[in-house]
Formats: sequence, structure tokens, C-alpha cells
Amino acid sequence: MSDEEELDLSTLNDDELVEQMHDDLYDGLKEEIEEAVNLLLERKWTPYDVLTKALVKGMAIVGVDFRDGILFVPEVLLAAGAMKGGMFILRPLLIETGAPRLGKMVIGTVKGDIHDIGKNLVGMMMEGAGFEVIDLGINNPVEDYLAALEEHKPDILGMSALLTTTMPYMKVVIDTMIEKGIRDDYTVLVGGAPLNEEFAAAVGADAYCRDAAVAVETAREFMARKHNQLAAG
Ligand code: B1M
Repeated sequence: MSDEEELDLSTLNDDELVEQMHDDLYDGLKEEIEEAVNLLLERKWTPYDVLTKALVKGMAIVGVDFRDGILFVPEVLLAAGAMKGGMFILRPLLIETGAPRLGKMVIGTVKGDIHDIGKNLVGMMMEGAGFEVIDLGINNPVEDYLAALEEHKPDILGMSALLTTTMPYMKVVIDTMIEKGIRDDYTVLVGGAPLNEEFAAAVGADAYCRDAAVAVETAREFMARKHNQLAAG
């Protein structure tokens, strides 16, 4: 499309705009995504709806075509960059909270895995719910998790993995925690597209979190249990 013909996003109604965002995310058009996120916010969409209905849903379409060999790593990287542009705008809105601190979480993507969009989203939602979040980033060996637990003394350890080849590493981390006698000092929550509840149970995690909203709910439940136990003890 030439400059003259450039689409004016503000002329689209909400449904058309969201559809256009799915296309723009697919094409890795960061500036267009940023503009559209701002437009939806101006139209009084909640940051959570913009995130889930426009960005996450768009990324799911990218995922399908990546799997089917229609999109390749360079294109997916561009899509991820556009997604991050949108998330950057939403972040301060999602973490804005008057809630008292509910607890602390250390979170990171496991060794060998560089996917971080889902983890970042979980971190934002947890901050928005009132948790303090220490983000270890990507590609974390067990030593990094242990050092962070020692330094930050969180209530919750969160681990993310997006590859079937990296998800077993969660067991390495949990087994090392058992060896060191510190497993029961923390609630361990795990997530990532290829995981499920059975896997979480098999590696010895406390719970599997399907998405960021479930992660927040699960973290809240475990914190409530912890407080009840402390009150009873
Ligand atoms: Co990758 N990739 N990728 N990739 N990539 C997947 C995961 C894949 C499923 C695509 C496919 O084939 N359909 C496939 C894995 C197949 C498998 O293992 N069976 C795959 C592959 C194969 C690869 C490479 C090996 C490709 C290659 O090089 N040939 C390579 C591996 C690199 C590595 O890690 N060593 C690779 C690389 C990349 C990019 C760098 C190009 C890019 C990542 C950019 C980035 O993250 N900065 C990328 C992307 C973007 C994807 C897809 C398309 C999208 C992932 C994403 O961001 N989703 C993905 C396809 C898919 O997942 N369907 C794919 C959006 C995000 C919001 O969802 O991450 O699931 P998600 O997070 C959710 C939940 O899972 C949950 O909450 C989040 C929010 O609701 N959650 C948690 C996640 N972590 C949590 C932690 C918690 C709780 C909940 O802790 C408490």
C-alpha cells in the first residue's frame, strides 16, 4: 500500500480495528500496533481486553502459521516485536494498583528457552494484582533460580517454558530445591503452552497455570492458604 493509500486506523470500528491488529501483528507492524492499542484505550477498552482480545489472540494466529511452516523465525520475531510494542504501552496500566502487597514472586524462563512474551505478561498481571515481581528473564540455569530465591526470599517461584525440549528442565530446578531442603519453603507455579496439569504434578510443581489470569488466581489462593497456616500455627 502506498503512502497515499495508507489506512487510517481511526476510521475503523472496534471489530474492524481488532481484525486489522491481528493482520498487523502477523505482518510485524509495530507502529501500527502501538497506534491501534492507543486507539482502543481512547475508546475506553480496558487494558486487559486490549491485551487478550487484540494482542494475545493475534499472536495465536501467528503461532498456528509458524507451526504449519507458513511463517518462519524472522517473521515471528517481527510479530513478537510488534506484540512487545503493544505490551509496553499496556504495562503501566496493568500494573497500576492501589492493592496492598500480596506477596513476592520470582519468575523466569528456563534454560535453553528464549520465549518471554507469556512470562512477561504473567509478570505484569501479577504486579497488577499487587505482587512484587522479580523477573529473571530468559534462559535461566538452576543456579540463577537458586541465587534469586536466596537473595529475594519470594513466596512464589514461577517458571515458564514454551518448548517440549526445555520444559523437563523444570524438574531439574525442583529436584535441586528438594536436594537442598528448600522445596517446601516456596510455592512453585509453572506455565507455558506445551505444559498441562499432569506435567506440573509429575515434575513436583504446586500448580500449572494455563494463562496469566489463572496464574494470578492460583497465586492468590496459595497466599491465602499460607496466611491461614501461619494464623493457625
Ligand atoms: Co517459538 N515456538 N521457537 N519463537 N514460538 C513456539 C513455542 C512453537 C509452539 C511454534 C509452533 O511450532 N507452533 C514451537 C515449539 C514446538 C514444541 O516445542 N513442540 C516453537 C519453536 C519450534 C521455536 C524454535 C525452536 C524455532 C526455530 O528456531 N526453528 C525457536 C526456539 C528458540 C529457543 O527458545 N531456544 C523459537 C523461537 C521463537 C522466536 C524467537 C521467533 C519467538 C519468541 C520471541 C519472544 O518470546 N521474545 C517465538 C514465538 C513468538 C513463538 C510463538 C509463535 C508464540 C509464543 C508466544 O509469545 N505466545 C509460539 C507458538 C505458540 O505458543 N502457539 C512458538 C503468546 C503468549 C502470550 O502465550 O507464551 O503461551 P504463552 O504464554 C501464556 C501461557 O502459556 C501462560 O500464560 C501466558 C499468558 O497468558 N504462561 C505462564 C507462560 N509462561 C508462564 C509462566 C507461569 C504461568 C503461566 O509461571 C507461573
